[in-house]
Amino acid sequence: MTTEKSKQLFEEAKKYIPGGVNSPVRAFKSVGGDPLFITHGKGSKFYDADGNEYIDYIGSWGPHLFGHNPPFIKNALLTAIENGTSFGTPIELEIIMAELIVELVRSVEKVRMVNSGTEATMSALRVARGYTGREKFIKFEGCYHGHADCFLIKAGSGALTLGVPTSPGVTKGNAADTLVADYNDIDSVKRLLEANSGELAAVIIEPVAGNMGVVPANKEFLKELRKICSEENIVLIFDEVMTGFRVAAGGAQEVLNISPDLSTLGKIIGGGLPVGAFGGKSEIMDLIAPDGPVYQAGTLSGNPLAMAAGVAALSYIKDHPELYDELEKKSSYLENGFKENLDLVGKNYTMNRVGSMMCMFFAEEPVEDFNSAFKSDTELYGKYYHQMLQRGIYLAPAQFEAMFVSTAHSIDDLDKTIEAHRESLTALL
Ligand code: KE4
Repeated sequence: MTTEKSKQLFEEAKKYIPGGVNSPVRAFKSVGGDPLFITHGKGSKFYDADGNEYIDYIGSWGPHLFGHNPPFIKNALLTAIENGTSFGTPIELEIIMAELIVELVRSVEKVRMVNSGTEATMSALRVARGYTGREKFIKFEGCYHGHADCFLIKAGSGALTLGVPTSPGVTKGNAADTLVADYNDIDSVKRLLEANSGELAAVIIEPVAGNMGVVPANKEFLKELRKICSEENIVLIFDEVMTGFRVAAGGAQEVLNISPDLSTLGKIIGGGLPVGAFGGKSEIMDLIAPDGPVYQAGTLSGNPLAMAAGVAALSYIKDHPELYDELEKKSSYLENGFKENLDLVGKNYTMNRVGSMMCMFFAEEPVEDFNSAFKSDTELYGKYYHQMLQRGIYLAPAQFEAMFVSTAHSIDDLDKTIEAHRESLTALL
C-alpha cells in the first residue's frame, strides 16, 4: 500500500501551514510517520489520496455519529445551499435547532449557538463568572475543553499528546484563576474549595473524559461534585462537546441522571459542519448580550448551512432513539472482540468504553484518572497504530483519544477490525 501522494501533499502543506495541519493532533506526531490526506468518505469508510480504503474510527473526532456523508445530512445541505450561505441575520432554522437542543438535553432551558467547542466552553465560563461575580474555576487534569488560554493548563487531547499540557503563551494572570483537581478525586476538589473559599465561579468537567483516552467519571464522584456546587453556588459546567448526543440522546447527563447548571455541546450537533453551543438555566443564560451584560458574539454563529446539517442530525436522533441500542450492541461487540484478542495474546490492557466511545490503553492497570492513563506505553501504541493502519483500520493517531463507532459500521466492518486487532497485537507482542 503506497501513501506517496499523501507524503507529497504533506510536504506541500508544511510550506504554508504550521506543522502542515490545521489541528495538531492530526499530524501523527505521537505515532510517527506522515499523516494521510483523505479525499472522501462514505458510511464507515474514508479514502486517502492514494486511493487506500480505511474503516474510520475517528469520525472527524466525534461528529460522525451516522458515518460519513449520510444522505439525510447531505440532502439538507444541498437544499440549504440553494438559498445562500450566510446572512448575518436571525433565521428560523436557529429556532428549530435551539428547540431540539432544549427538548433533548434535560438541563438546557436556553442555548446560544457558536462555531466550535472552544467557543462554547470559553463562553460558558465567562457567563458563569458574570453570574457569580467570581473569577477562579476548577478543571481536571487530563480533561480538554478546547484551546482558550484558561483551559490550556494540564489539558488533555493534543496538548497532552504533544507533551505541552500547559501551553507557552498562556499568561500567569490567566493561569492563576485556573485551579486543577484530579479526575474522580473529590478530596482534591474539596482542598481547592477550602483554599479558595468564596472565589470559585465554576467547575468544568467532561462527565466522561474522552481526551486522556476514555475515562468515565465515577457516578458518586459526580453526585458529590453536584452537591458541593449547589451548596457553594458554584456553576457546574458539563463539557459535553464529545459526549453530547454520543453516549445518549440527552448526553452523559441523561445516563448519569445528574443535571449541570450549564452544558457545552459541539461535534455531533453540527453534522460535520463547524458548530458549538452552550446552554443551561435561563437565569444564567439571560445574562448574555444583548439582553444581559455578558458579551458573547460570532459572525457565523447559527450559520444557515451549519444549522441545516445540525437540525438534520438532531432530528434524526429525535426520530430514531433506537439508534443508541444499535450503537451499544455494535460497540459492545467490538469491545468483546478486542478483549478476546487480549486473552489470546495474554495481555490485560485496559479497555474503557462508554456507549460508542472506547479506548484500549497500553496499560494493564485500571485507568481512572490522568496519572493512570499517563502510564500507558505510548511508544507501543504508535507501533500498534501503524499495524492497524496497514490493515485498513484508521484509529486516533494518539493514545489519549477515543475511538468512535457509528451507525454506519457494519458487523463485517467490526469483524475485520477485530481480526486486524488480533493480527496487530500478535505481530507486536
Ligand atoms: P473544538 O474547539 O475542537 O471544536 O472543541 C474543543 C473541545 C471541547 N471539549 C471537549 C470535551 C472536546 O473533546 C473538544 C475537542 N476534542 C478534540 C478531540 N479530542 C478535537 C480534535 C482536535 O483538536 O483536532
